[in-house]
This record gives sequence, structure tokens and C-alpha cells, in this order.
Amino acid sequence: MKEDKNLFPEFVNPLGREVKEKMLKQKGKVVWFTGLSGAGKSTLAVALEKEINKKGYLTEVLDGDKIRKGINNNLGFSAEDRKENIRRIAEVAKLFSDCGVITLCAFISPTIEIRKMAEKVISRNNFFKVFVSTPIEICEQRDIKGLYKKARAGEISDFTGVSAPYESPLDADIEIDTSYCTVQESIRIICDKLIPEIEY
Ligand code: ADX
Repeated sequence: MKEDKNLFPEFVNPLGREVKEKMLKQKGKVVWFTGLSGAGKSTLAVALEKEINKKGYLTEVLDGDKIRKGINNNLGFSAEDRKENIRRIAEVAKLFSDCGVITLCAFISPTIEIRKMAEKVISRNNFFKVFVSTPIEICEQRDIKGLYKKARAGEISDFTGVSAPYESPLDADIEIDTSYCTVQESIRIICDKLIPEIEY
């Protein structure tokens, strides 16, 4: 039987990003939080999600704990695994943002090379980088998950900031040190710059 392409035109010409952005009345974007474990990346991503949801924006939060339990549950913390972790996350974030969703990614993403790779997958004008620059002393004092203590005791290897590197970005769209800035202040600073980029 001859295939009738007109039966399902949406399969022949799938809806493009622009149509989806028009439907959602927002412009897709990946907001990428980088920083040490305990710096406040996920806290800020969740708080930002709540704030912009109130303004009517559709969002999705991706963070280390969620992704590493699911799609990336076969990856550890070697340099190679971290690269693969971020590569997959960047591809997923691209899919979401191509649907017009504001995608909030909270990952240590410790090296310039890794973040460049993510930015390349996602594309520069779709990528909004937030450096959560809370110093290691503060992250270690907080030690919410008790991981710094274990890393210092040698029970966890390749721990970022202790036995594995973290390279600070020099080109972030926004830098926030959560030891000075409250969550509320941080969200205001991010929104002032982000909203003009995502409003339709
Ligand atoms: S990344 O380096 O590959 O970007 P990711 O953000 O996914 O890391 O995961 C970081 C989280 O994994 C941390 O917040 C912490 O809870 C946990 N973790 C477990 N082991 C390590 C480790 N060796 N280094 C850093 N984080 C670790």
C-alpha cells in the first residue's frame, strides 16, 4: 500500500520549537547551575522554579541526585564518567528546551571543558550559566549529606574540591555566593536577568 503522508502531517512536519514556544508563550532556555557540592545549586534551582512557575512559566529541574538515580545510574565520579554524565544531561536539557521548557540544571560540572561541551550541545544563546561560588569552607561546614567528612576520612575518593578538581567559570552570566546572598535575594538577581530572555 502506498503511504499517505497527508494522513498524519504532524509526523512529516513535526512541530518546531517556535510553534511550541508560541503555544507556551515563553522562550525555551537552559539555566545551568555549576558549583561545589553543598554550594546551593539545587536549592536555588528549586526556588527559581517556584518563583517563575508563579509567573506562569513551565519548567523542569534536573539535578545530580535525581539524574544519577535514573538515566545515569551506571556512572560514577571519575573524570570520564562525569563527562558522560554531563553529555547525557546536556542532550536531555536540549530536548526539553527545544520544546520551549525552561530547564533548570544543577550539576557540579567541575571543569571548563565539561561546561563547554554542555554549552556546545545546548547552544550558546540557549544557555544561561549561573556560578554558585559559595566557598568550599562554607560547603564543608554545612556538609548537609556528610560527604565532605567522608571524603576527608578517605572513605570517598575523587570528591570535588577535596580530591578532585573544580575549575571556577570566568564567563558566568551570574555569580552567586550563597554565604552572602539569601535564597530570596539570589532569585531576584537571577530573575532580573533571566526573565527578559524567556518572556515571549
Ligand atoms: S558532576 O561532577 O558529574 O557534575 P553531579 O552534579 O552529577 O556531579 O553529582 C554531584 C552529587 O553527587 C553531589 O552533590 C554529591 O551529593 C554526590 N557525590 C557522591 N560522590 C561524589 C564525588 N566523589 N564528588 C562529588 N560529588 C559526589
